[in-house]
Amino acid sequence: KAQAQALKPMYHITPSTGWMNDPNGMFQNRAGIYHVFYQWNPVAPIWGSPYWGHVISKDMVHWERMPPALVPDTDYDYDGVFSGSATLLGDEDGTPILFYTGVSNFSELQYYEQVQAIARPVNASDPKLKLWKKSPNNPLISQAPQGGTLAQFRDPVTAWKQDGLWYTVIGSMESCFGTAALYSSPDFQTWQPAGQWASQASTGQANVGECVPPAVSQPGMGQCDQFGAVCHMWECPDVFQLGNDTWVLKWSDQSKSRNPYSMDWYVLGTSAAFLGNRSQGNISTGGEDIAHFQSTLQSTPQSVDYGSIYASKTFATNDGRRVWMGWVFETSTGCVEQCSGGTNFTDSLGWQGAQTLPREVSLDADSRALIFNPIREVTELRSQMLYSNAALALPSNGSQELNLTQSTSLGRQIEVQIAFAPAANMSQGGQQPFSVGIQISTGQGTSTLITVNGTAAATTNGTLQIAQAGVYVDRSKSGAYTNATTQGRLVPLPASGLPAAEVSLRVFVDRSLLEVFALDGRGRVTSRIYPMGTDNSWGVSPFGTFGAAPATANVTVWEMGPAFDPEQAQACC
Ligand code: DQQ
Repeated sequence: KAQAQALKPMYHITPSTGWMNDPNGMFQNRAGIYHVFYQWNPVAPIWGSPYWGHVISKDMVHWERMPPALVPDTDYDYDGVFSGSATLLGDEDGTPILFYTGVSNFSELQYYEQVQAIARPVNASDPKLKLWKKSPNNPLISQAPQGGTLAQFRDPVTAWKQDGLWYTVIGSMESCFGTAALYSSPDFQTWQPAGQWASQASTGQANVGECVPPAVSQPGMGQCDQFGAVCHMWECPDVFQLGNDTWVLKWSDQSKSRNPYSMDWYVLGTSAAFLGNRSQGNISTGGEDIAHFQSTLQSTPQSVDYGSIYASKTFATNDGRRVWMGWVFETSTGCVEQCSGGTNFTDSLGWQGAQTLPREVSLDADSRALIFNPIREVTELRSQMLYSNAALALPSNGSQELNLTQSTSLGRQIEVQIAFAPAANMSQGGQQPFSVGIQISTGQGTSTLITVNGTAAATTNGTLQIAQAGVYVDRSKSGAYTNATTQGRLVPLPASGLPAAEVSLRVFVDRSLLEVFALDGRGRVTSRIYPMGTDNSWGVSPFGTFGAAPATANVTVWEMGPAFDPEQAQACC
């Protein structure tokens, strides 16, 4: 068990015990308190009959655990309180409404019957909003969209008001395609289908080839691929506006054919693309919407993160930021201790899952891509500086181990902020290959290689014009119980290239969880490593070259403090 604790992330949101998956219902209330809920199985470190776990914070980086907000205790959600979101009603006190999917009847139907329900605070003036009560009118939505099924109908997004009507989008599967189904309501009580917000077909991600009549038909799936939810369901959609006329649609798609890079996707569209002719209040449904959306769609689906996150979503803060969080799932292999019931290593840990650090979302208009960076409050987690050098000369081949100050976390909970620049003599003219990065050593000969590489040209004033760049996490030497695949891919850059004074890399190591941000958040990889070494010889070794020239590094390393108050971390609930 000591090993299990040594791997449990310390400055990320984790479950007190049991299994954690999707982040749910995040919001900041008028009093300024942040609320994060999450799918939680308190009974065992495996998915099942989820509750809504609940943590609160004043700064989004130090958290306090609350009692579970929603538990499976009604005739429409006794099989589980699935994912959903929060909507702050525009009324005087901004009452938060939790909008979630209740599931039931699994043993009778062999699939989860999925309906949408809401809950309100028991005491809206309690800033901690400890207790919640479900509406007596639940379920509010129990009619699947046209061509859809209650077997694949979940995860309502934060509702928004448009021309006097409330709108929400619900993850669905219509005629075998993953879709974001639009629903509308005059009063947040009675809801009706309002057409398709978007679908795999309209985003060009149709995996029609996978949608074949099932070898064995699965109840509730109609004539779709027997994997149904795996191949076609759009889980955990998210819809939000960014900037003056850019709407973002995000969805989670477990389809195997695409997940080498990511399973959380987004597309950007103008209000015209998404709102179509709805803005006149008349709801069009079906084909013409898809065509309209497709014709005005301004981007092809892109990855939210190239690593091991899923079911991510965003919320708006009172100071106008759009903040994103994602579920970081376990990816270990093998079984190191007597596995408690489960068949793999992570079952033996007694806990499962974490959330990423909150990330602020911004739009790069040039590359029509989203940029994600850790929120500025993350610096509040820094407990002591372990190393700093403004211009470390790196060897022209190999890496340079940093001489870190002794740390209480033994280097297992650190942040590395580093900016690489070519040494003075990077030759002019023409694209040159560059490769920079750090090696994280995790004891007993294990290590993980984090690299940003691509091509760049040196300009006359010594800056770079980066034509191509990718960010990669190589886990081939990360240890016996680590999935050894390399995660990462090319990073969206402006078509004319990215002018840059340096190549930035920011890495958060939290025991078994890595969050990597390259080129100021243009590339993200979230990864898991499972170093089993008991010796504590962890180390950070930067390396890098630009063409034939070595690199210099402006590097700082901090030790990071806990997300939960230590004695509270294992507290009840
Ligand atoms: N997990 C939840 C569902 C959602 C899925 C159930 C995504 O609501 O679709 O725990 O990970």
